[in-house]
Amino acid sequence: MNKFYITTPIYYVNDIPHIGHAYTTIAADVLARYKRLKGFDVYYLTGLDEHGQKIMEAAQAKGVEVQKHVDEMAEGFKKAWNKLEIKNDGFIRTTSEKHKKVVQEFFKKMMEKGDVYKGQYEGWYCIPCESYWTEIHLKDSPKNKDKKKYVCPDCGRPVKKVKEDTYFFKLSKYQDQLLKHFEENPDFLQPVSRKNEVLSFIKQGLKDLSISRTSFTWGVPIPGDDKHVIYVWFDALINYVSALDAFDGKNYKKYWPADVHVMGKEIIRFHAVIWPIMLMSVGVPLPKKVFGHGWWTVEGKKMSKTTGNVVDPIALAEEFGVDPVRYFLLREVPFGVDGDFSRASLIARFNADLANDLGNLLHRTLTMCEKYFKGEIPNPKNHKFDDLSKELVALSEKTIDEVDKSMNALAFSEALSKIWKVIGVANTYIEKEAPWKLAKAGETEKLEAVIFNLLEVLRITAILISPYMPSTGEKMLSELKASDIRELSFGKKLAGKKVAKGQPLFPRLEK
Ligand code: ME8
Repeated sequence: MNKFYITTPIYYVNDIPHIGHAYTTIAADVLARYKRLKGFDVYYLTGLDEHGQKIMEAAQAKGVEVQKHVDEMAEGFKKAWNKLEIKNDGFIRTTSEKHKKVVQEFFKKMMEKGDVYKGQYEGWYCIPCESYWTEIHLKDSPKNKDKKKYVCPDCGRPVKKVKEDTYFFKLSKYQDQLLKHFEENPDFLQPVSRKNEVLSFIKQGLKDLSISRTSFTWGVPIPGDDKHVIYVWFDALINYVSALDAFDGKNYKKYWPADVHVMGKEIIRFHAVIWPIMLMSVGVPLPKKVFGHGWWTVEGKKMSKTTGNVVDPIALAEEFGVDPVRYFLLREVPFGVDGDFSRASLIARFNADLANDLGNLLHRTLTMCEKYFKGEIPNPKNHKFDDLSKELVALSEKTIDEVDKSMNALAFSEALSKIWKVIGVANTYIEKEAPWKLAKAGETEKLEAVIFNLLEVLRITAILISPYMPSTGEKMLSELKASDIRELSFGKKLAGKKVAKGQPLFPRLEK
């Protein structure tokens, strides 16, 4: 059986999850569910980044002991993912013993390889991003023009000067090997638009990286030198193998290397430069793909606590339903491109795509099946009796393959628009075939074919949308009496079963 290992970033527990975290977690869940549907043995990992200065300071600001703080936050994240119907196989926390053990083992292996040396770091540090910056980076950053006080080139917040004893990791040693990897694996970093930026960063020359801190203790101690805790990004990246019980656990052997690490574009550098080099150092295969998606703003503005525009995915799911939120996030913008969230666009998509296109197709079809055949699914002699029917069947069949291509390319919005094309054509098919006229004229064979085709389109649609909208997919299949008929091919006869029409899937929102 083919395996598929997919991961999200592990999120910082300084705050509760917002729509941005939900976006990545839902996207990875959609792909994981789709791959399971296609028969893959999937491992879907998500989790939490619980060490480092930022988390320690967040707990201190609340006046709570750090471990207590991270434990509480972890419960919050788990609840949120549960509510959003995330079906992850693993949930890794960096404060777990299992993780800490692997981090130390990883560190030892790099030491043994001769890739770690002791020194002193003097430079700048951004606590919100937990990242080091050199004077040159800061000077060259457009964010720092005309400013007396340096700010982080990534997040724009003030950086701090640090000077401390540290262990360095020989990133520079692997620069050429990494460039070669990029050359030999053109699909390693996606979308391609992000590749040039990373390549030019590497070609500017990689500097050895400080990988330990001594000014606080909230982290994994360096084996044999516990004045140092391991740099939080180093600690965090290792989650992708510690969760699988590296280096000789059953899951590690089965699932590593990752098929895709999914993340926001701002942390590609860590995943496409530092992480691969860490793996090269310990002699482990690299992940097959690193995908950096775009960023959401809210009503045109960057989401932030200070602006007060942080969108809570749970409140949103409670108001609109889980499936519409999952659908909207993945349909609204191509994965890889930045998007803007607004209630107005969510409501517009809800009404147009879900209530109108999908909801109506299901409702009308089931109503006609009840009216003309007492709900019994017909078994037509020739379901491709005219050009319109042939076209509808051909489009459905083609869409199954095309959706597969889009899903494999993480083109979620594209996959959905292909599915909606079929829904649109099916709605037009109803108008053109006018089953009410066929019924009146006593053209039973044609009527059977039309209703059968529509039901079959709906069955296939239900399966294809189920990774995005799990409850809707299940509800549709159950109304079609097809819960156990999951073949993705047109023509599976549901004949003789009795459909069970339910309430409309998505009643229109009047807002
Ligand atoms: O960076 N739009 O954690 P983090 C889209 N702990 N996605 C967004 C987003 C937005 N506005 N805001 C956040 C970290 N995200 C590290 C990762 S991995 C070894 C360590 C999503 O809590 C997106 O996936 O800051 C982004 O990469 C991630 O949350 C950052 O989460």
